Amino acid sequence: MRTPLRAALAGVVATLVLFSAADLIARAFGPPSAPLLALGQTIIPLAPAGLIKPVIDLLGHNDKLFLILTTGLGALVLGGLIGRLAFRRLRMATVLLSAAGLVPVLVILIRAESSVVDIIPTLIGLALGLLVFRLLIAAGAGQPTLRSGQPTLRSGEADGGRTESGQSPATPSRRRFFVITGVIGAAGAAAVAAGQTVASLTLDAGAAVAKLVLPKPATTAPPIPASAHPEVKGLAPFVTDPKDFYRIDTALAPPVVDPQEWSMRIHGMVESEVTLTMDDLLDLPLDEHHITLTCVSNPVGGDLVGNATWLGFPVRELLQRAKPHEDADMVLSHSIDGFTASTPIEALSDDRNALLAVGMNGSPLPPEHGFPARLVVPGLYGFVSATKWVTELEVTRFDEKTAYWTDRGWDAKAPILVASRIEVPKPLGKVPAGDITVAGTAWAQRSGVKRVDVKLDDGGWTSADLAEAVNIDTWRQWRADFSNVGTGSHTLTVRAIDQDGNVQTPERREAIPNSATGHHHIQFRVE
Ligand SMILES: Nc1nc2c(c(=O)[nH]1)N[C@H]1C(S)=C(S)[C@@H](COP(=O)(O)O)O[C@H]1N2
Ligand SMILES: [Mo]
Repeated sequence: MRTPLRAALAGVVATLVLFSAADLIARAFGPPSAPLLALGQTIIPLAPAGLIKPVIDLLGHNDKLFLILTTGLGALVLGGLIGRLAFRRLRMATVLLSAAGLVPVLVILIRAESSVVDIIPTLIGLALGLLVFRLLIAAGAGQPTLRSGQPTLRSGEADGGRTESGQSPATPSRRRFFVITGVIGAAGAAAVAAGQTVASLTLDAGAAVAKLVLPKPATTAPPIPASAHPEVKGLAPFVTDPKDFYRIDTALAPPVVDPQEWSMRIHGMVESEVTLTMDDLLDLPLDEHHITLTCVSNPVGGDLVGNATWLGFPVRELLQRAKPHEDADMVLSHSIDGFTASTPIEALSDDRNALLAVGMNGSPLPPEHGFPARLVVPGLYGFVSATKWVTELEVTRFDEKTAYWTDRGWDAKAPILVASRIEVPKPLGKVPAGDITVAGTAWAQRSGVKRVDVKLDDGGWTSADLAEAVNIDTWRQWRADFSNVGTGSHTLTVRAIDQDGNVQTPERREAIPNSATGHHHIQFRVE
């Protein structure tokens, strides 16, 4: 017989089938066609600013997973609620379930990254989900043919929800219902797992297929001298491996962009619009530069900072071709995924190496770092400059346009502040008694690091030994040695001073709207 619980369960299972089948099939079509990703991705920009910060604070790098899981859980709950309706109103439940299933279809249709064929997996998933729903309801509502000795056989539609608690808990129809539900549920879970595996495979394959052959740089970056990196175990390498390079963006899956279809348009307050294809870009003389990139949300001492050798073409020269109007003061860069960043036009026109980059450490950009092209602008936090998967440079004014994060309470302009962190010893690490080595990294893009001071416990500041500076836009590593440190618990504090004499402030403040400040300090034990 049909009970509210079974009806709800049928709704949940149908939803599971919809998403798992669609997710699995989506792997053949590419990430934009995966309904759960598309739904989660659509929710992100709608999230109120007041909610984003606590969620990120709480979950850090797991925020993407959290979003997917809550979206999925929300869908299952909705499926259950609609399913429950089928207890009395099967037709209405079916109609509502179809309507709810069409929501991800619509969402996929309106997303810029997807094309019409991308709705196919969800449509197939929806059809399968509805089929399973009707089967389960039918199984749950089927006539209990094998029951003997029952005076009435009224059930299903006719019993109108009367509870029949007097019946044995293992009537065949009930058993059949739970067996079917279990089998389908297990199949759904397996499909989700399979979908995820295939997902990662597809991304790798996508990157491989999209193999871009980079030209030799017209100007190569000077080699990194060994003296730029103190030989201290546990200290970050001077150049960050792309796989260890921090990743920050609002994309659940990196957009898949075909370089042959990629182009970037410079428009807005310009005399002549410029459109650049990948072939155009790769035909230009490309330069290599070592540049340290930093995220405004990096906590004091955090790892949302990385140093790479970028290959690209100066944005300055591209802007010159477009001839911006005199009164333009900002370039709003747009990504294929809808993200935007507002960069002061001077930062893209002056002699710094602001790049339209295609290469990172000698290879094409990895998908998660902006393949096939992104901006890299020395001296500005990533959220106002480093647009990945960039497709447009819109020349405009700060009083006319605002960027993605500016609309969510962050500053419109955000130069990187002088900062430093301790990497050795590790926080709460144990160090053998005697002479101890402290080491870390400091950065002050556009100015350069002049000095790093370290303090042990409540002692005075001691100047650290600075490794060789590579240029003013890369971080600078340092070490300091302390002799005869007694056993027990100790603290270390660090601060950096830039070439203009700006001292890293001890004042603690939160990251919003333009980066956290304060000195990094750690505790460690000498044993
Ligand atoms: N399209 C797009 N580009 C983006 C972002 C984004 O969310 N979407 N985040 C920006 C931010 S906040 C930072 S700090 C840098 C990080 O670049 P990375 O992920 O390569 O380290 O990318 C910037 N570019
Ligand atoms: Mo960022």
